[in-house]
Amino acid sequence: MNNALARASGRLATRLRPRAALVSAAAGLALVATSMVVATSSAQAAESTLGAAAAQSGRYFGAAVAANKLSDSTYVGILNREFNSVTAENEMKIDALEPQQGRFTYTNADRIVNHALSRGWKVRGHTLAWHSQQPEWMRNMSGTALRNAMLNHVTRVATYYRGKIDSWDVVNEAFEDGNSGARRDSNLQRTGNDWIEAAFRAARAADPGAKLCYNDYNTDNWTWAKTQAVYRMVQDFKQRGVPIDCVGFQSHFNAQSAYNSNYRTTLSSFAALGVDVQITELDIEGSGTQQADTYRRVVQDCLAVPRCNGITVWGIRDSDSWRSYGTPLLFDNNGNKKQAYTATLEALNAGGTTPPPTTPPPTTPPPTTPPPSSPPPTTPPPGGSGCTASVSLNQWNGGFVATIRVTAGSARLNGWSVTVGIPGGSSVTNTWNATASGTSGNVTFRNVSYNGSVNAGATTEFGFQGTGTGPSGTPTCTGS
Ligand code: 9MR
Repeated sequence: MNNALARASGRLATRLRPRAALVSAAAGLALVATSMVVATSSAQAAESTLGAAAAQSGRYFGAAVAANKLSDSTYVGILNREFNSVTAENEMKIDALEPQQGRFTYTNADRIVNHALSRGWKVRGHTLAWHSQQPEWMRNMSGTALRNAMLNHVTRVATYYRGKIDSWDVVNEAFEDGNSGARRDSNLQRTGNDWIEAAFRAARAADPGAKLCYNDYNTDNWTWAKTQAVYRMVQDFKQRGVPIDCVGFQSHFNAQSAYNSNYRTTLSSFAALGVDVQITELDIEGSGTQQADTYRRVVQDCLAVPRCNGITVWGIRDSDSWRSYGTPLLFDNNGNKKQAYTATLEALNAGGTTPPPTTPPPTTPPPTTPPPSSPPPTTPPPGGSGCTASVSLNQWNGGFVATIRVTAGSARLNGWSVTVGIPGGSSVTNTWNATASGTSGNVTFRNVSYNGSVNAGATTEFGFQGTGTGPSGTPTCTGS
């Protein structure tokens, strides 16, 4: 559809909302008149952009964005006009943010995050832990070293973006396709079945204000084994107090993974577990009316579920899509609005008078100590040589994450060790950026190869996760 037609169609929808979409020409004047009464009685005018239309019911409408397209004026023009949430398409993946172990590169991700935040939009963080897009160093790891590296990545990245992210895809695509209902085999899965909940706990400790999501594809059809398997995991997490707040449904629809009318059941069934639901990577292969109708139904399904927070499409123009051959998006290669766009806008506007979804802030489990203030506590450098250490603790019912800041004195450190008292009955389960001498009692943490050298007055951080109650009191630091 060309622009003029789309606009005309939009205006028609505007005048005839909300039920005009159902009115056929043959239905006659009486019905049209009824619809016009509805429109007249509504104080709210239909909105002309996706973001504004979604905002009428307290939802967002987002797009996956690529940093290198932020200099494309057509692309940015559409982005700024239509959307109010972004997901970095690739720039916040593990290989992008930690290309070498312990070296974090945020430049491209920050371009996207800052573009959004400066305009008051939301940011979906994608993704902290995933079997794919791992940097070479991580692909080659296994066991405890990998578990610790993963937790360190989660902690460092979520801490860096603390306060800026609406929702994090903490773990992405951890289940197998097909009928097994099993976890996907991966190096992360082989570190132990609890890797997913460990990632969620670390993310909660690092950014207590962000919603924490599990995100996957082929989980849209309620009858599919993979959907049911993810459902059981979320149910289990909620029962055991693992901090999960939301589930992302990627919703990449095509012939092999088609939209099904039970999609609304999927969304509402997960929501009934006590989590928000979000449509996170929507694209629908096809064209014309068939495609437009499917977009319309997806939007209607989200609007029908109060805890469906918003919709993100996986790209802007068809040419921006990872499946560009399937022309699955809302704008054509030239940036013109497609029929699918008009259907989406109409459906959003038709839901414009539904009450905003009530989304309680994340509460599972509530931290029993205040979240760390930002920036983390600083310890003044001591007068002599040696070092000091300070603890920032996040405690929940049954577990904790401690972040320890080591500060060098007036001389450069070549190595350090920090001894921390772990209360009886508590136990350290994972450590990152240090090696631990034990799991309980007085545990000494020593630097690893890449963070032993600390310049005079400078700092480095390490952390550990544990069960039970975290350390209290000031740790002792010894420098060498
Ligand atoms: O669209 C992304 C594409 O540019 C990347 O090459 C690909 C591999 O990282 O990832 C694509 O995005 C995926 C998303 O991160 C997770 N769900 C599936 C998406 C499409 O493959």
